[in-house]
Amino acid sequence: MTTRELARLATAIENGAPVPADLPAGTGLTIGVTGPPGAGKSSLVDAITAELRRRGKTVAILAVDPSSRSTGGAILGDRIRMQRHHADPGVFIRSTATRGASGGLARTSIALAQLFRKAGFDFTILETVGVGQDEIDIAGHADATVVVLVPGMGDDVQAIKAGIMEIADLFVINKADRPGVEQTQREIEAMLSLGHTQVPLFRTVAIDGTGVAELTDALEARERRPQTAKPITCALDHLGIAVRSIEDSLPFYAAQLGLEIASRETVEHEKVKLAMLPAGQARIELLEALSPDSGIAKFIEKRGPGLHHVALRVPDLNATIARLEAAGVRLLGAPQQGAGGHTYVFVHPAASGGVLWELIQS
Ligand SMILES: Nc1nc2c(ncn2[C@@H]2O[C@H](COP(=O)(O)OP(=O)(O)O)[C@@H](O)[C@H]2O)c(=O)[nH]1
Ligand SMILES: [Mg+2]
Repeated sequence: MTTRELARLATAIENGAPVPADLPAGTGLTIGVTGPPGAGKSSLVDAITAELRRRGKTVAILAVDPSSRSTGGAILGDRIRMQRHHADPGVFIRSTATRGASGGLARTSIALAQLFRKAGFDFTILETVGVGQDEIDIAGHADATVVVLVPGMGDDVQAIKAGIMEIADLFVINKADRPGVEQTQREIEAMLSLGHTQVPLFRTVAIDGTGVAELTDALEARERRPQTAKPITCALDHLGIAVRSIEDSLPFYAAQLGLEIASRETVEHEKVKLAMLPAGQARIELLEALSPDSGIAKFIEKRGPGLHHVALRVPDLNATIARLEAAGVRLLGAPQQGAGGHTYVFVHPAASGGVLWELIQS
């Protein structure tokens, strides 16, 4: 496949086309590189690429840059930084900020990575920013994920802990030429020992190549992960049950069914208080009106207490909303910020055969 053909196929995938089925599976490795902005991810990818080229390996690079989270300047910077590989036919570089026609940024990125592997590259490297849901989804499809940190991150290490634990196969402390390396290494090791996890840790200076050969050795030694990564799908999040009084309803759910209350919350703008009772992967939310003009109070007045809504987590809420709007489905108001910082929107029951659906960004 020529570079031109590959570029054309990549654009088609960004526009919603599937990965061509007639291509061979490919035997290369897919490596995710993630970490906070400015950690030196692009510099490191550039250095790893140079090292892999010295070893005769071909490399495709995908810089994933959600435009909502950074400016176009970052992508441009990446392009310029990687100019030295520009004329090398053994290196293919692509930036994407596209959510694709068929769903999220993660889905588009994963499809592009599959295309590059099928095109026969020995390594496909995906650079993503931060540790959000997109990165976690992308990491699920990589054979190995490198999390890049820098000295002196302090509290940041704590802040990104949960996401990192989930996805890191290798840690890199880049900018090891800067002070605070030992401290950061201790913080990472402390974090790892809490999770009883063994993850190799490397120190690099991406701008002069220090430590890059060792990191590349480790990447070359990785095995391909079996392609069992689960597709990103919808999941039931909770059932909202309108009750006259949470306290009066609790004995049935808690004492008799044995569900435990995980938390209680008040959602001021909905004028409700709620108790959350986890049930497997989903939960039950008991909803009690705080005022007669709350939606829950009106619901009870009209239909009596009972199942009020069902909530579904979707992989890309914006894409789902766009599809619903295109199909003429009525939404109840604009997307809102929920208590946990998540975004949600309600779909009018007329569209769904009488059920009020809440859609939540997963
Ligand atoms: N001192 C030092 N600077 C570095 C190193 N790696 C990258 N940088 C610099 O850090 C800045 C951000 O690098 P970049 O690769 O764009 O980071 P990214 O946002 O994570 O992709 C650039 O000015 C790089 O030259 C390193 O190992 N040491
Ligand atoms: Mg970058």
